Amino acid sequence: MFGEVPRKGRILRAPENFVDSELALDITTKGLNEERRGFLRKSFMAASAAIASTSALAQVADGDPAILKLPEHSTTLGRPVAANPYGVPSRFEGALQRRESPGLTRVSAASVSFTPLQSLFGIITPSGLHFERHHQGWHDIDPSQHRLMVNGLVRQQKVYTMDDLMRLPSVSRIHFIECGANTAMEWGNVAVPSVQYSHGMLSCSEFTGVPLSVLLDDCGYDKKTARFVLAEGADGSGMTRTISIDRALDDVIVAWGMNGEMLRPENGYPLRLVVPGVQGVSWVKWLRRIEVGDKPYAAKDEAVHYIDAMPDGMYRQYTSIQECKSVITTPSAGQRLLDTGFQNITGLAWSGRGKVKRVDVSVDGGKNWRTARLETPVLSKCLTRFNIDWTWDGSPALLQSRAIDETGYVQPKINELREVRGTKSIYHNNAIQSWQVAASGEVSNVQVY
Ligand SMILES: Nc1nc2c(c(=O)[nH]1)N[C@H]1C(S)=C(S)[C@@H](COP(=O)(O)O)O[C@H]1N2
Ligand SMILES: [Mo]
Repeated sequence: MFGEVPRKGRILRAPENFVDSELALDITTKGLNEERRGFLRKSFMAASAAIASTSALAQVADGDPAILKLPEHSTTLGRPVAANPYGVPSRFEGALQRRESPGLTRVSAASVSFTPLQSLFGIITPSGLHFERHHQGWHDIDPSQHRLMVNGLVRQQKVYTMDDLMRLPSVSRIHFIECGANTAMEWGNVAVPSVQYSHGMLSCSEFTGVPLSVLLDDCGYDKKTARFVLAEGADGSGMTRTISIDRALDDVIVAWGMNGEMLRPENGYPLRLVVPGVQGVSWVKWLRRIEVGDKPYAAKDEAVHYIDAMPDGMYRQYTSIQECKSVITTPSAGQRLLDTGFQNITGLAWSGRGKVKRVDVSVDGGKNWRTARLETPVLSKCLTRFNIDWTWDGSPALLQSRAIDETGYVQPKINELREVRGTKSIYHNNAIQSWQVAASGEVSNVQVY
């Protein structure tokens, strides 16, 4: 229990139940006396008058029982520590959910659930809200039975256990992952009602694992002939993707950690590939094999999915880098501005080619632009949070954000993108997003040219 306090001076030895009984007595029997209540009321009114002398806030606060009356939780003991051995969100946060778009795919095991970007802060996606995209459902794989094989053009083929991998030198890096099909439904016209569905195949986490270059060195890959690696997943879809050897040796991670804990089963537990800046499909989950080769493997799926249909009937393949893109997450479609006056416009920007250099925001559909504040840290191939002050006067407005990355690339307008890519494409829509604010305060998804 309470040991002696290891310092000089008077040492107080507390009786076994000293703290609990004292505290309980204090809050249950005394509560707030009239004098303290009066003090609270006065100081709260002074504070609210100072911040909002003209707004309705001061009048509402005066006499507000939520501040003047003691609720039950202020007069009773709370639940004990470790009542939730693994913590969960407040029961009042039940609306915060990954959501599936009904009817998007024939079976929900080969579908997608979207991250609720409109309700998140900063740049890290809570692990339980990381979007999911499976071609054939997810499994919770026993890590003691999981193996990773490295074969092909290597001096020595190897099969690693999770224990083998986790004792190698590891790195932790924060990166976004975006499905190449994010914003896909908006190529032709406005199709979805909120930023969760338009941009929610996007998440950002700290990933921990061993650099793929360490494994390739460990197996002695053939430096003269190796040009590609093929990554293969252990799920029923047997998903494979080809990655150039330059990229594989650059910043690709064979990861087991996500946001400080093991990967969640939905996101590839116990092992997945992290391919920074590249579309999600290359981030092979439940990773079981890396084969080093001298030519692309042209796996069937790679010739069909995540390629770009061009207006002339041809397709562009291996357009795998997620180009610079941004979106305002608040205010965004489906939300409503409750009042005129100050609004914080906030959103996310990212680039598969490096750091975000600047984000501009327009409230008049792109006629005038102001530069937003970027929150730190600004990291390479990572989400960057931006904010900008806005005073809404109650008239209709058109909100847009435009990101520029460190290569100088400027996020295009939807019509600029269509001029090059036509309207038959599904993948890689990184156009500027427009949200219309009506006089009622309702925000909706629109396309502006
Ligand atoms: N083995 C395997 N890996 C996979 C997939 C899959 O279905 N099976 N889906 C891919 C696709 S298309 C994307 S966008 C990302 C999604 O990762 P997430 O579910 O962790 O968000 O995983 C990729 N890796
Ligand atoms: Mo994807």
